[in-house]
Amino acid sequence: MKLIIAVVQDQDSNRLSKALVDHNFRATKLATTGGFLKSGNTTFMIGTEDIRVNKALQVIKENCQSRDQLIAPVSPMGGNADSYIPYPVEVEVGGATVFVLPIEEFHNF
Ligand code: 2BA
Repeated sequence: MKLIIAVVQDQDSNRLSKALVDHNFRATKLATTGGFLKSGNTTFMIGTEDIRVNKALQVIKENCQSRDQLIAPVSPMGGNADSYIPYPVEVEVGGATVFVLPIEEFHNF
């Protein structure tokens, strides 16, 4: 068994949730925050049999799209000067950042 952890953009989260249910995957959604953009994203935890991992990855890929996002300059007065960015920066946020972990035990009491 494997645990798939997928960080996706909030805009894709409802579509991905529905697609996972349609393909009979069980998932838990967590509201998370990206360390770099410090804006909201959604993390899915999907436990599944090894044999279904590729199908789950395909469903994730098909339902999440990458987008360019602009980071506005952040005033150093507002907080930590270490994170001060003096000019707008455009970054491409991926459709999904995915980790696949082995599961030692699974219980559903
Ligand atoms: P954020 O950390 O908010 O990052 C958003 C996007 O900003 C990233 O997209 C990347 O294009 C850019 N970025 C991140 N860190 C950067 C840096 N130090 N310098 C320059 N650009 C940087 P993605 O790579 O597609 O990541 C999307 C989200 O997935 C991330 O949001 C974070 O929440 C998660 N993520 C990505 N890589 C991860 C990792 N190795 N471990 C844990 N979470 C990760």
